[in-house]
Parts: sequence; structure tokens; C-alpha cells
Amino acid sequence: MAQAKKLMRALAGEMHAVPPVWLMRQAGRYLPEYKATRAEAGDFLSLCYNPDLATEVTLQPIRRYGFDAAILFADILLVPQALGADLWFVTGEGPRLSTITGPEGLAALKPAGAIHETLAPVYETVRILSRELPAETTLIGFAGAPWTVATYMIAGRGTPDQGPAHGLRQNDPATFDALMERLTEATIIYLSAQIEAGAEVIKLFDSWAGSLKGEAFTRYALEPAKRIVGALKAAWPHVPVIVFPREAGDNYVGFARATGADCVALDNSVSADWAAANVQTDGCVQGNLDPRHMVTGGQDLVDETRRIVEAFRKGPHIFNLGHGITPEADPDNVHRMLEAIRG
Ligand code: 1CP
Repeated sequence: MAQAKKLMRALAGEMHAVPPVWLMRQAGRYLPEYKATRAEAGDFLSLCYNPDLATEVTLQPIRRYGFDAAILFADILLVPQALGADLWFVTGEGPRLSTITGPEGLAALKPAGAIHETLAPVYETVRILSRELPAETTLIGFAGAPWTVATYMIAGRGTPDQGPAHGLRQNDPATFDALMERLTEATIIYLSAQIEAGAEVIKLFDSWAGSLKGEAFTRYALEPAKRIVGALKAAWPHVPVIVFPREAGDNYVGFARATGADCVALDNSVSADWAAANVQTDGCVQGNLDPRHMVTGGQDLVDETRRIVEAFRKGPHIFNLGHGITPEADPDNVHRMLEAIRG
């Protein structure tokens, strides 16, 4: 079947002089319309679980910028909540969760199959979006990878070095491995439901993969991604999967092939020239403009954007940032970036 959507064609290996583009966190606090809808919802989690308002914030950046993809508005931490963890957000600080420090914490979690009870509104958002998005816009569903989600469940918050999670995996591997297993199962169930509701592409965010080294990277980043991609591909061989083992460095090489993914998303700590020579040789890559350019703008933004497009011109590429756009970003800089890409 001929695929009309540009982002889908890039994922299938097609090359473009003007690559498809979307941004991580494209719905978010840098947009005044997002802040208004979030205020209407009351708080962040109420926004995530309100299908009409979550649809609205997903569509806002599409209306404003005409990106090639929309990413479902939700959060990677909804899965721990659906497994029974307490979750709340402290304004100006970030997420807080109940912690898992040993076998009791694990025993208190619900089975993976119980997540639909909590996550049903998210599937409804996907269903509404698949009806309402423009015909040329691809709908991306997502989840956090087990390691990244586990780091939050163990520490109860975001951590600079994921120390508590490394501590549990070294000191109580039985509990840690059982948590990873529960998360892997829940992630497969969650992403399957998103595909059934209409998600056309899946992205797996392993934001803290970079702190796993050597054998630990293989075991806790690569292996779970491979299982998740394998399970999705067994049921939906034509649904592309983008994997994002952020700050993987040399471990980006061969990651798509080893996991069966269609595309690897690159953070901005690797150079585009290096990634073109060592990662894009396996297929589509996504990335990797430093998000700070969305704050600082100017000629540097234009030059860097063009340099990245040029570096990845010899293979399939989806333009994106190397990490999420920040609340301090200037919405006009996104227009400048698009102008530099699309001309
Ligand atoms: O105050 C607010 O309005 C909340 C800010 C916010 C937003 C807009 C959070 C809290 N999550 C989100 C949405 C979100 N999160 C999306 C929606 C779609 C889009 O990209 O537009 C997605 C895909 C995520 C994914 C996510 N959440 C990740 C993986 C990607 C990444 O940024 O590395 C992670 C690590 C989270 C956890 C999380 N949720 C929110 C925050 C501030 C964080 C990071 C916490 C930390 O610093 O450790």
C-alpha cells in the first residue's frame, strides 16, 4: 500500500531533501495556548486523563506549526500510576511517586493486565485524535522504556544519576528484575491498546539509558526494547517503532537492528556527522538539534538546523530536537527552525 504521509515514508526508508519534522514536548509550557488549556483542566494529571482537553493540547502545535506528526499528550509516569503507585506533580519541581525499595513495594503493585482501568481515557484520546488529525499528519503513541520508568518508581522522583535505581539493581536484583518484568509486560499491553485505538507509530522513551554501561546497557536497555518491539511487531508488523536510548553514545550503533526498531532517535550529545556515518547506515534516524537553540534563536539556530539536515541528507531522516523543547523556548524560534528546514 502506497503510504501518503511523509513521516511514514521516512520510517520506511524514503529520503527527502526536506525531511519530515516534529518536536519532542511540542505540546507544552512554551505555548500560551497550552498553559490556558492546562489551567482549564486544573492540573497536569487531570489534563492527561481528560480526552477532550488532551486532544486539544495535542492539536495545538499542529495548528500553529503544521508538524508532520502529532504525539499523544500523556506522560510516561501514567503507567506506574496504573500499576498502583501514587503519583503527583509538585509545581515548579516535577513528578513525585511512592517509592519501591524492596519486595514489599513490588508486592503492592497491580498485575500488568490491570492497567486499562486507569489508562482507558488515554485510549479515548488516541481514538479522537485519529479522527481529528489532518490527513497528512502521523499520530505517534508512546511509553517510557522499563529502565527509565523504573528509575522514577524506585527513587520516587527524577534523579540526576539514577542512583537509587542502580542501587536496587545491584543490591536486590530479584526485586529489580521483577519490577523490570512487570514494566515490560505493562508497556506491551499499553502500547498494544494505543495501536488498537489508532496510533500509527510508537515511540519508546529511554531517557535515562545513558547511565547504563556495558553489560547493564544490554540487559536493561537493549533487551527490554527488543522484547517490546518484538511483541508489537508480532501483532502489527507494519506499525513502525522509534526507540530513544538517550545518551547511549556508542551504544546507538546497531541499536535499531538489534531491537528490531525502524528508527533510532538521537540526542544532541552525538554529532550528526558521526551518526550519519555510524547509525543512519542501518536506516532512519531522528534528531538531533540542541533544544537550547529554541531559546537562543538567531543565526546559530538557522545554521545548526541546516547543518543537521545536510548531514543526514544521504539517508532517511526525521528532523527533531535532541531532547524536549523547554518552557523557556520562544515559539517564534520554532517558526525560524521550520523556515530553515522547509525554505
Ligand atoms: O507542568 C506541566 O504542564 C507538565 C510538564 C509536562 C509535560 C508537558 C510533563 C511532566 N509531561 C509532559 C508531557 C509529556 N511527557 C509528553 C507529551 C507529548 C509531547 O511530547 O508533546 C511526553 C512524550 C512525555 C514523556 C516524558 N515524561 C519523558 C520522556 C521524554 C523526556 O523528556 O526525556 C519523561 C522522562 C517524563 C517524565 C516527566 N513528566 C513531566 C516532567 C517534568 C518529567 C521529567 C521529570 C524529570 O526531570 O526527571
